Amino acid sequence: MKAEDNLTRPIAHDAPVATPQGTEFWGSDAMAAVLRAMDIPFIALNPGASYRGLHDSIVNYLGNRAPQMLLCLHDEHAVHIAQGYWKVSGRLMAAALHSNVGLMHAAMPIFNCWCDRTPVLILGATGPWDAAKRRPWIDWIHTSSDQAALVRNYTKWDNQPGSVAAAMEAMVRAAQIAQTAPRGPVYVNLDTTIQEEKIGPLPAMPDMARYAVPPAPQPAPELVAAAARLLSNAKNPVMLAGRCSRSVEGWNARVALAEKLNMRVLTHIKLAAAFPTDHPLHAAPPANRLAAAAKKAIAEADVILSLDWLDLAGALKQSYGTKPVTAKIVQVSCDAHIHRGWSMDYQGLPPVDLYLMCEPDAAVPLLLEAATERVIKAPVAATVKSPATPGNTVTLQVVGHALNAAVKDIDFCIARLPLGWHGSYLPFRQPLDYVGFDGGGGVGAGPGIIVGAALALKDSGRIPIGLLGDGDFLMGNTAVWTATHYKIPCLMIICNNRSYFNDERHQERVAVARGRPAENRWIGQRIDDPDIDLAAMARAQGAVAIGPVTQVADVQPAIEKGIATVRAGGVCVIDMRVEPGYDAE
Ligand SMILES: Cc1ncc(C[n+]2csc(CCOP(=O)(O)OP(=O)(O)O)c2C)c(N)n1
Ligand SMILES: [Mg+2]
Repeated sequence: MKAEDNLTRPIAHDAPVATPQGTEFWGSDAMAAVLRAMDIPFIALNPGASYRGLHDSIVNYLGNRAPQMLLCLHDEHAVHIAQGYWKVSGRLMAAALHSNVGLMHAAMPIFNCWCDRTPVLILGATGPWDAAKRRPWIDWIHTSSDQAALVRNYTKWDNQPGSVAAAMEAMVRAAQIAQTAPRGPVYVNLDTTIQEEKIGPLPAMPDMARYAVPPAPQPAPELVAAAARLLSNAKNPVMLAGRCSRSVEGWNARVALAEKLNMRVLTHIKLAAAFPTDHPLHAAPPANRLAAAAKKAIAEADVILSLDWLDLAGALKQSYGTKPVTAKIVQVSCDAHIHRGWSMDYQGLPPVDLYLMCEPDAAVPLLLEAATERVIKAPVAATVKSPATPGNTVTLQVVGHALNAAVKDIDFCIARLPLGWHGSYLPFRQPLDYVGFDGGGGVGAGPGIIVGAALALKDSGRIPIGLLGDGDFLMGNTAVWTATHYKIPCLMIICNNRSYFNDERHQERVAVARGRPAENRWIGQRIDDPDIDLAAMARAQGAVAIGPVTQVADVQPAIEKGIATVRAGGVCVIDMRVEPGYDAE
């Protein structure tokens, strides 16, 4: 949806009474006008006096359209909603955070966006920076010098502009930087005095065509030719389809390249769908750890084409062990442009023989053109053993298979998966079938990301579905209210094992390693006694709630009812009681 569409066709919203469009303007009116000029459709927020000027401008100057406010019950949700929205639509959204405290609350989702290479325009506020203008107490505690330092290590750019004109430029620059690959969140901190100062006529808006994101850099032709030669002459090439775009053309080009070169392909469960996982060339279902078949495919390869794989050095290490890496490596990635010192979220340093420093979408069509057909047959993908047949208890696998059956004939988008998921449960066949993880491993991201993805899918016919842990839901569950309030249909399936089960497994490992009783692993981990009525938490926020679902026979009907609810425009949350346990690979 474009911001202009939002002017004429707003989603359910809090409509302001018409305000007379006067001839007087304030600093924040210019800032709000820039948001509209930049085509920002929504601004998710939790309110705060530090940006009451901007808040007023969005409501009373813009009429709460383009951008439209999305009220969130936690600052975290504001950023996660913007993250989920970009993951689906590729469109920049804004989030507004109140002074230092809102920013502190949102530090984790900003880190998630950073690791996920997701652009979000984060507007913060502070001040009055001029201490003589501060109200007693509150303005003093909520003003920090160098506020952006809280998030500087995991944002691409930040600024605290000193005038209205500088604020306008900062917002435009921030949006441009955020959306230029490698992408990431940006932070613009607006002083209350500047927001609330009366200005003369509204300044001229920037001509956004002149501040557009630059075209993606193309790889050097000689590197493309060399890579194509290497791949075409390989005995057993493997493609690692990592961080790729949602574009259908990009998807088709990857499939065509794999087929032309007869090369096996791996995808990553932490990243959005990049290749059909039920294609005969797809070597192993993606799972939280590299499957044995995936490691084997990598170890057997003589040429590896990494399309911005999330952890190339780690994948090589897991596959080769201590042996030297003998495969030739073609790396297609511009990610190193933002590798910095504070966080090594970019993982180990991989050996690379040909380095195409660009995005996969720029390189793949050129490689496809330059490659010659490889006639040698790729080894047939190992038949995936379906994890053990389900018994009469509800497991993640039972949920996976029921979901697979329930979405067989519909377009869906999986906006979240629980930690124990196995890629064999549900094939991804289109770019939007799966949008990947949160990036930074911050629990509590699930509900917000699902709502953001659902916002981008509203009226598209594609059903947004998120499967999430109970721990994840409990931390982020009040994002459900934003979905119900703004009528953003989505289905959340809580895979409720009543535990921080991932960490129970850690306690078990430590106990076993130390020869101590592993049966104590549940202590300080299990979310039980009292048992939490998650359906009631969803119902309390206006969602249709199903469950607890405890019987295998009820799983698929519950999911089908959930999908029907979403089709009818509702928000549905299912409390699916799953047995603790993960499929190994
Ligand atoms: C903000 C945050 N706190 C704690 C953790 C540590 N942690 C990782 S996984 C996990 C358990 C999540 O529980 P749940 O969502 O129920 O999934 P389960 O482990 O039960 O499959 C925890 C606590 C984290 N990653 N992020
Ligand atoms: Mg759990």
